[in-house]
Amino acid sequence: MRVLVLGGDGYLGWPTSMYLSSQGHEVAIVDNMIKRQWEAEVGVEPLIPISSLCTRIRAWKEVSGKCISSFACDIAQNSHLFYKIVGDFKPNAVVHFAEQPSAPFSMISRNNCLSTQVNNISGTLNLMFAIQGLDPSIHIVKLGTMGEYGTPNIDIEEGWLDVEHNGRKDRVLFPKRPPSFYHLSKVHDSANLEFGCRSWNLRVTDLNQGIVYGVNTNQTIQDTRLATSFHYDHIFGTVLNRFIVQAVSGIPLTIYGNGGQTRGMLNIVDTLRCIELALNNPPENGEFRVFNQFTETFSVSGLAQMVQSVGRQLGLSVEMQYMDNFRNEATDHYFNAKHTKLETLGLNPTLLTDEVMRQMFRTVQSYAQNIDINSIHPTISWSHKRAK
Ligand code: USQ
Repeated sequence: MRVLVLGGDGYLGWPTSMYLSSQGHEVAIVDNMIKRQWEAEVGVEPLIPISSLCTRIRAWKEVSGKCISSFACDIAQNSHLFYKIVGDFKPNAVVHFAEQPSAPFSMISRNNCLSTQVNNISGTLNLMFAIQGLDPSIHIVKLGTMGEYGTPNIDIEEGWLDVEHNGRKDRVLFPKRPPSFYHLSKVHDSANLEFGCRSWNLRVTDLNQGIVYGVNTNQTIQDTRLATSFHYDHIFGTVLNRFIVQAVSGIPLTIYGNGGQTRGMLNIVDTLRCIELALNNPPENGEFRVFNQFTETFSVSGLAQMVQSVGRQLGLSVEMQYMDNFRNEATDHYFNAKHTKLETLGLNPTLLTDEVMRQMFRTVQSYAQNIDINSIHPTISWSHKRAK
């Protein structure tokens, strides 16, 4: 299959590109390297120094004998170039990661909110227009987020909800109540994509992904130049990745609020497999298909306890710090989200065992000298009054 990976330089895009290439697919990456610019803007860096995309692609060729091609293009700003790339490469499918991925980043200021939503929504619209114009049978695999749903007081279905109201029945997109401007950008994307399926006969898989954790995949470990962009800072780092780095650096685990927030999570290696399953089993033309992409559910305080227990087994002194929550989110809430569709297609989940965590500890410990402890403490408030 010919697969175009948008955002192929990022934490998930790069490992996905290598994984699909290792499985015999012809892969091309589109990226404008803006994540590296955002990192510089907020003064943070990934734990493992990341080579340029050209170096990574060369290293992948040396290690695997396989070619990945790449195109520098801002899909949100340069629709003409993007149209040409899709027209020339003629993909069977496009995997779309090319979005600003951080909720705290989107909440820093008015500018950050706007740049997140303009970047994310325009990029997805440009993708939809390119595919509608060139070949609507190209399958769009879009990275959405479980955060689109928020934490409703009812069971979360996979994308759609059957409702009966005043004696009549219909099937509607599941109601959304997201917790940040970033998560909202994904809600808007989903609404646009569903409209594209209805009006232009596009075929789309929206992967409502939970929180991803992990440093390594079978491909990244083959050469240090193939490492992925693992963040632990308060802006781009996600909760479990942060806790492990905090445990290694002797910083008490930063639990926001009482830690009752409960989320769906998955290992980075399962992200790759889920994308492959979506690609190998495309929806019909005109179908907007939603998968809830996570494998297990944890509360934040439950995760902290697991990290503390494994850290202590490794001889580390791991403490916890319950702190004021700068986010506006429920901390005691119902959470029961369905996630059966990917497992029905063949996903065999990689669960969060002590051994999986020990491997993460070992990798983080080997790069411990790179940890910038000043980037860990959260400073972004959801209720700021600044207007920039
Ligand atoms: N949290 C802490 N301490 C920390 C970091 C986070 O208690 O040091 C809490 C947060 O308050 C939140 C939960 O952990 O309740 C998750 O926070 P997060 O920063 O790990 O994840 P989030 O902001 O929701 O976003 C991340 C990714 C995003 C993806 C999303 C999936 O950055 O790209 O879409 O996870 S989900 O959470 O299912 O929406």
